[in-house]
Amino acid sequence: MRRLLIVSNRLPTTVQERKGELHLEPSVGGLATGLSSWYKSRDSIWIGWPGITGKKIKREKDILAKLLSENCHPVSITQHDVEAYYHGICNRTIWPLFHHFPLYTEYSEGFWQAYERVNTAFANVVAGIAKPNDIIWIHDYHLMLLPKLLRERLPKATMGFFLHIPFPSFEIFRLLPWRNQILEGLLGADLVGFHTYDYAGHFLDSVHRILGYEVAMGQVTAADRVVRADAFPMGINYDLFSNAVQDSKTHAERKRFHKKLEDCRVILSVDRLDYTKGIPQRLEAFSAFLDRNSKFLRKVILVLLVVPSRTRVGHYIQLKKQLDGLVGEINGKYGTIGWMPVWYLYRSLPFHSLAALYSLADVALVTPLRDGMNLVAKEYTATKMDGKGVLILSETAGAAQELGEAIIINANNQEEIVQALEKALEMPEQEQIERNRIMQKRLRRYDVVQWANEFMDKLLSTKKLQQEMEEKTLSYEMQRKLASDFQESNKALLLLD
Ligand code: ADQ
Repeated sequence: MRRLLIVSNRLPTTVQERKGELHLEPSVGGLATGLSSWYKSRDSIWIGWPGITGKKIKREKDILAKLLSENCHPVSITQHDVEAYYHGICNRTIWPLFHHFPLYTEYSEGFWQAYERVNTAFANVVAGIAKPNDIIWIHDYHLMLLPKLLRERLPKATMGFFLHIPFPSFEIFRLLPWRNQILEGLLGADLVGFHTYDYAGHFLDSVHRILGYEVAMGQVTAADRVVRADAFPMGINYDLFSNAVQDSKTHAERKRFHKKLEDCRVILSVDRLDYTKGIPQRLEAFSAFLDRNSKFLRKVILVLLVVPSRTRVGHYIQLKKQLDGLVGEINGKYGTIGWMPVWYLYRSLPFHSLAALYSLADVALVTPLRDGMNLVAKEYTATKMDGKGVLILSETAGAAQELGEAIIINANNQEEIVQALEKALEMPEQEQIERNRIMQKRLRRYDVVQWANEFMDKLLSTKKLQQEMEEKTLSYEMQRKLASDFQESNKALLLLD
């Protein structure tokens, strides 16, 4: 099997600094959790930023040795570049724009220069490690220049790129001052993958309209190569979530929660704190639901689990304040002694606590305004061993294209969310089971390993196609030689295939 180099902004293991000491901890998030067992089962190396600056990690030789023993190769980023690259262009420019929030988008030449510098730093590390037969798989919006930078150094490399967030429509994407560089950067890969066909279509549209390359049937004919773009909806580690339900730790957690929840029905909301996730709109819809459904007062609880995220960016700080206010308002307005309609947890939860909440929740309310995929919707469905539970899912989450049996809503339509909650809480058990069984079958079949394997197969077939086309296409030198031979000959027989 060929060696695999996975390249992403963060390593699957993060270096945390606590009380002046460095510790290694598993990174959270779908990519790291989902792919960790798959990548360990192959001959692979993960290259990424370990979460602290290069100077500190070089000082701590043990930590560096431990990372390397886990096949994790760190990329050094200076403190200045962490600001302008990660907290700057990644979180304040690309993230909002690609999620269709142009008014939140900041354009700064300084950010852009840091993006170029950091992508070049990644290229230096990867090019230093890569061998001719390796497969390179680059992930996400932090590294969109990397495929081209690597192609310049490793022209023959087999290289794929996967974007975990939406690719916006042309009208939004064209707002970016560095749109050409981003597109050219991505086209350095052989295969560019997205969660949905819509995102792949948007990318191809922009490639055609901005760069003028010929695009047909998911294929771009760039200056001298063919590049493919396609949809690969990311799956989850299905067995991890479905098996967790039987685990004794999950049982214990569920018992603990049940005791506190008493006989209340549970609506669950789980996200990172992010304005794209539509959390205030969700709370307002829950409030409207309580207003209209007095029979559910003291009978239902919204468990609002919010993971702190990007806590230094202005829009996130404002959002946190807004959520605190809304939760207080709802609990103040409807709560009674002994019943709090919203349980608000602002923290990351250990895996078994999260699995316990998923498995006991009657309803999962997943209403992002825009989301590349949304793994929470899939994880919730995977834990429903008895088939009971209802998923309410926003149509602007990539996951909605696969989970059509959920109650699909428009996250900006409060009335629709209220009706969806009413429907979910009244849905007959048989219907819940039927809907969940269909979705579970799909999620089990197309899990994260299948997703990764399918991406790899397509990447290798793209490489093969390129080679076949190279053999069929005459090089410039060959064309010149043929033309001069033809002119010099008295008689010629042309056989054209
Ligand atoms: P995210 O925006 O982070 O991911 P999501 O896909 O929902 O969104 O993944 C969140 C992950 O964090 C899930 O695996 C979930 O289990 C975990 N999580 C959430 N709340 C938690 C909590 N309180 N405690 C512990 N863990 C928690 C980005 C894109 C998505 C895309 C993924 C994968 O924005 O659209 O689905 O990448 O491609």
